[in-house]
Amino acid sequence: MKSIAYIFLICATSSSCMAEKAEHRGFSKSKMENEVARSFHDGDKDKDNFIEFDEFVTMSLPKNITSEQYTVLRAAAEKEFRELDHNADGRLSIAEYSLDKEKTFLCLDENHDGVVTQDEIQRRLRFCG
Ligand SMILES: [Ca+2]
Ligand SMILES: [Ca+2]
Repeated sequence: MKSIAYIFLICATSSSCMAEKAEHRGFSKSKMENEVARSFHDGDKDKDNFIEFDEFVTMSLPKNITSEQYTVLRAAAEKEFRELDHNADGRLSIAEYSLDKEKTFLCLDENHDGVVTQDEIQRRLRFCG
């Protein structure tokens, strides 16, 4: 599951973000950062300020999936977790968790106005995913 999918996933669970999407204004960078921080703290179930792999799986995988889907998605989550875990200590700091999403955001923001619109996402997702 790639970064932008997370942004949408995050957005799907946040009423303020849904409202913003409905206005077609896209995501501002500060909105994206707020949502990333919120999802990090929600995902950090034991509140140790790190996302461990089991927490990452819980927050990444959809509910109500078959065991085949679980196996595939868990393997994808494991790969993604390793990519995000830059210092390879087996847990994600907020900096590690944010970095990838920030890079994707900057890549999607084609006209560099600090807002990613639906159009930009559609045009650029295959380059930035
Ligand atoms: Ca934790
Ligand atoms: Ca780490």
